[in-house]
Amino acid sequence: MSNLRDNASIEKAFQLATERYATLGVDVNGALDMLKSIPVSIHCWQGDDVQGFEHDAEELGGGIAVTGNHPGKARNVEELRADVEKAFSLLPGKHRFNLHAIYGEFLVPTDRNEIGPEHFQGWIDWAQEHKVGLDFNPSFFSHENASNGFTLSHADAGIRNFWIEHGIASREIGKAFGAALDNPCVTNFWVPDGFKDTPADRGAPRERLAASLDEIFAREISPRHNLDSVECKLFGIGSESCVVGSHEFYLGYALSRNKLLCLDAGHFHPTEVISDKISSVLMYLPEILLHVSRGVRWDSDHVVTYSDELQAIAQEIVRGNYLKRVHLGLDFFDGSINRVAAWVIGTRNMIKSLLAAMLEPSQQLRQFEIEGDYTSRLALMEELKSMPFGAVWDYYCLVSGVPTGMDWLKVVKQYEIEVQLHRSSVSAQV
Ligand code: RNT
Ligand code: ZN
Repeated sequence: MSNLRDNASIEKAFQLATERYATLGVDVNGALDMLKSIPVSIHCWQGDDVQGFEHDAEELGGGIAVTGNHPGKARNVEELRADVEKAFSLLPGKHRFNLHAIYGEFLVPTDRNEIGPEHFQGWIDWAQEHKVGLDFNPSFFSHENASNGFTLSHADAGIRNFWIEHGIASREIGKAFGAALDNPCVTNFWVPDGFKDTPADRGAPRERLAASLDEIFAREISPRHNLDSVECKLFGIGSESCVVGSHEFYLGYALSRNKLLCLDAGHFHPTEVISDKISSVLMYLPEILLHVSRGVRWDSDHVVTYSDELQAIAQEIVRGNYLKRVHLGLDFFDGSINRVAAWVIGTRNMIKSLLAAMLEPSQQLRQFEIEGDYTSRLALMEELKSMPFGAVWDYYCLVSGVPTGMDWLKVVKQYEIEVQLHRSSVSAQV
């Protein structure tokens, strides 16, 4: 019996698929060349349920939550690096790694306002060794100064100042990443501040947030090293009635201060989709960041699946020719399944959806639309759904030197048995 997954049959299926796509005017090899150059920024926090490496790490706060206790989560920097290296080895293409401030290597207890590039030197060395770009995030949560739900918009100037110092320190770390790697770091500001119940004053906290951010961003940093981004949100756990950094707040802030806007797929009303927002905000902003995530009924940060919305996000970026203006980041955290598998599934889906979008005859679709031939537009869009996309994906994995089909899962299962299951659930600080 022939092995369907052997290299020759993958290549043969690819050849046939290339011919099929050519009949629609799609250049498959051109698409693969383009895909190779698109990095996805993989978030560190899927690896350990947003725990980080602070000495006196607090419970996860800020209105986000991780559920699940699948064994084997990374307990220290070595384990996290080993896990993400395993994930990288199962992903076609060259990608980035996205760190949060709580993931520094702190030899002595270091408060958030005291962090600096020295705490991330190990990550810089690691990124240089593995030739990956780094992105960064200040951490405005899981801290006693964030315990009442307010940080940069806090009514108390002392607390605000503490977090302003954290923001300033974070941009310096982003700058150090960008300079050391000769590759700009996107430093993304997500500030959880908000009200559980109806506020009496929505304006004042917003004024305080803007003023705090202005202080943080006062120092010019070259965009060759660091790009600031601000992330909006509709609601969180404990901030159901009003989030200070709302969409309108940050759209205006990003526009007036020349910042990137971060659109997180889980941060809007469940009937709203970020795929429809990309072309709108790019009318006015040069660049944006996406947090590709999956909300299930709410901002639940489920692992990204190959959903209609994921495909729509990729289509919008590719159809609009926005690949150079959209920084692609992932944002999900699931503790109920193997965490390396979660990274691999979510990231492979992101890459797959970009590939599918690159295999569209977009010129033809646009032509039908301009001519008002919506019948043909719909017919072709539906036809595309059963084109031999999987054969192209398998081939891309094969030539990228990563497992095809489900073979990556065997590698993760073996890693789980040989490495992850030997970790105890008790934290092992190094
Ligand atoms: C929270 C935001 C934010 C975080 C990470 C950990 O709702 O999406 O981006 O998920 O920064
Ligand atoms: Zn996010």
